[in-house]
Amino acid sequence: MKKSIKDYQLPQDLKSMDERDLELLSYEIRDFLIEKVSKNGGHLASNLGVVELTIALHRVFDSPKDKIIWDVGHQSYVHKILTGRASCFDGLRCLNGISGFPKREESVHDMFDTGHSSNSISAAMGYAAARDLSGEDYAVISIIGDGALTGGMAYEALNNAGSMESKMIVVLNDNEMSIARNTGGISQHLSKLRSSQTYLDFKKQLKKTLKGIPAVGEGLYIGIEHIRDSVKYAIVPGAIFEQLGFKYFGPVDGHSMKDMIEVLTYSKYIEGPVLIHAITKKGKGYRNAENNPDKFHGIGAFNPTTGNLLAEEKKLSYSKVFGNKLVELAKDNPKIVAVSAAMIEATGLETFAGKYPYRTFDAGIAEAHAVTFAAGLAASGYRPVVAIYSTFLQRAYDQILIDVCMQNLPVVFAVDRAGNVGADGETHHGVFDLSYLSHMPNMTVMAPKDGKELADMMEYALALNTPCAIRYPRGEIVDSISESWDSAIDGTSERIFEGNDVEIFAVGKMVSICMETCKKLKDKGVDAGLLNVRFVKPCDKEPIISAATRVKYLVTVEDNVLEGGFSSIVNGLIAKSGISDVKVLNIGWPDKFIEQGTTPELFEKYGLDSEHIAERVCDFLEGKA
Ligand SMILES: Cc1ncc(C[n+]2csc(CCOP(=O)(O)OP(=O)(O)O)c2C)c(N)n1
Repeated sequence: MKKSIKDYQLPQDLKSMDERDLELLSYEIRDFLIEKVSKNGGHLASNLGVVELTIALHRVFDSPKDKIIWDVGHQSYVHKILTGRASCFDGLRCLNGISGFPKREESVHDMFDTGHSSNSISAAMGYAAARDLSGEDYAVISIIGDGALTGGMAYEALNNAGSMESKMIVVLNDNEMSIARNTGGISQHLSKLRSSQTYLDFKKQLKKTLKGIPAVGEGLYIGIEHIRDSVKYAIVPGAIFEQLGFKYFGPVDGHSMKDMIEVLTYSKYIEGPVLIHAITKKGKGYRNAENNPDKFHGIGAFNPTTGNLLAEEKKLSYSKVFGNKLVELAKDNPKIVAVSAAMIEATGLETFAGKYPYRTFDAGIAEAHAVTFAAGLAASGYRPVVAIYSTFLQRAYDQILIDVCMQNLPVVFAVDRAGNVGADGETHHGVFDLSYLSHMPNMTVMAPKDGKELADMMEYALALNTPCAIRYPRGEIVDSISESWDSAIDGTSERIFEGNDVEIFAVGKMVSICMETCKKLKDKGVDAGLLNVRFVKPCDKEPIISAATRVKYLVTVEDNVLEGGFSSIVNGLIAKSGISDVKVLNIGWPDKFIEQGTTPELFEKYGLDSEHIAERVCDFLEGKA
């Protein structure tokens, strides 16, 4: 009877399976991935591309004794299947389910929590140094994609690893794709390496020389060293990894289980850092994903036969509104340029890039570089708009502060996916930006309550001649709340409701939620006022101070951590004002990393939906909160 994934003791059984069974397992894993990811969504194409590579890793190495570290970690599903978690896949990326990224608390096989790219070589080096210091003996392997290899940290680590000479293996999973087609000089270098025959020639020579040498041990080691050294420069002159102190093996067919097992086995016996260049195809084995690897990079629930999304977007997303408005503004202002960090489509810049290819710059997964690059453009008279997700912009904190704000340069930051983002979980929630941006001198920080306000804020931002950030949430826009109102963006907040019992100050997305809250409060006999904050920095102080003198209870509501967020600004303002008979309730994310789940689930769990906010306000008025 045919065995299924669940019948195996994995990863132990991999050691004794023959080549045919390993191949059959790879087919089964692909079917399993397609079926499971089609239900809850996830990173499908990247995982389909690493099936053989991951099986080979677990066949050759002994996890968790040997340490396998995934870069970004979005491609760790196969690793999870092979380390006893296949039965948990119905809860993939769900509240209380398994994560879509490695999590140390989830399994002893997950060595490092990841989600942000380009750090796996650094983490692996740390593991290798710890091993050497404590005189232990295990392998350390980092698996990094060619996309993640565009991130600066990866080069800092390669540079450092080459000189540290500690034994470690880097598997470069080269599928020529980041989320979209990869860009940059290193990508071109990899392309040259891909077309070389190094590894094949190496294998031919190896076979000839190994005749009569025992299967493992000193003899094999010397044999490999000798052959590798004799072929490397002849075939790939100047392979950058060699120059940095790595021993380069490649290119290897990452879908050939046999070749991957072979090269990983050899690499075990090499002293110092080794880099294996594996060539894979993103989406391998599933035609829909092979043909549209970017769509299937991170996808929602879909029909596995057609590949169509189950829930097509009905309304525009904030990212689309941003992209459309930028196209409109750029028509009359040739100085407007767009900067992205490997996320052109995801941040809504696709139309702009199609229309203005020479005014669009994709820096690669290199947020820090992208920001300073934009600072240079701004210093030269251009009006760069940098579109980056809130969570990834954290990588560029110092560049925003020193290279942009200190010089008061007019860079506009389109801070996408601000607030809670749902299923990607801890590493991806954009709940820190109000805290890390609003203490920067010269910076203006805005948050729109709906799509129209986002477009209006972009006009305002580009009219400013100073640094400016607009933070907006993931997903579809809410219906325009104040289409008919005079809602000019002019540095002030916006009155939504008047009220005498309590005044609520809501930031961005929380405005529409708090409108619901106010209705619920009215039903409970509470007369609540509501202000759309709009400007978190510089904050419009007058309505806050005036409310503090008018009503006894103030409430701040934001989709950001409370520490250092809008609440801190209001608390500071009230403390300084000397008004003592006012109480303030702060509602936002607590001082912890928020888990995965759908956004509505998490809003409910943490008391941020309209119902819970209304309850919390009532408790507050009754002196219970
Ligand atoms: C610092 C940071 N910026 C952006 C991202 C978003 N992101 C996730 S995966 C990815 C592309 C990774 O490409 P690659 O490493 O080649 O892996 P592949 O999916 O192609 O296997 C990007 C840009 C991220 N995770 N971290």
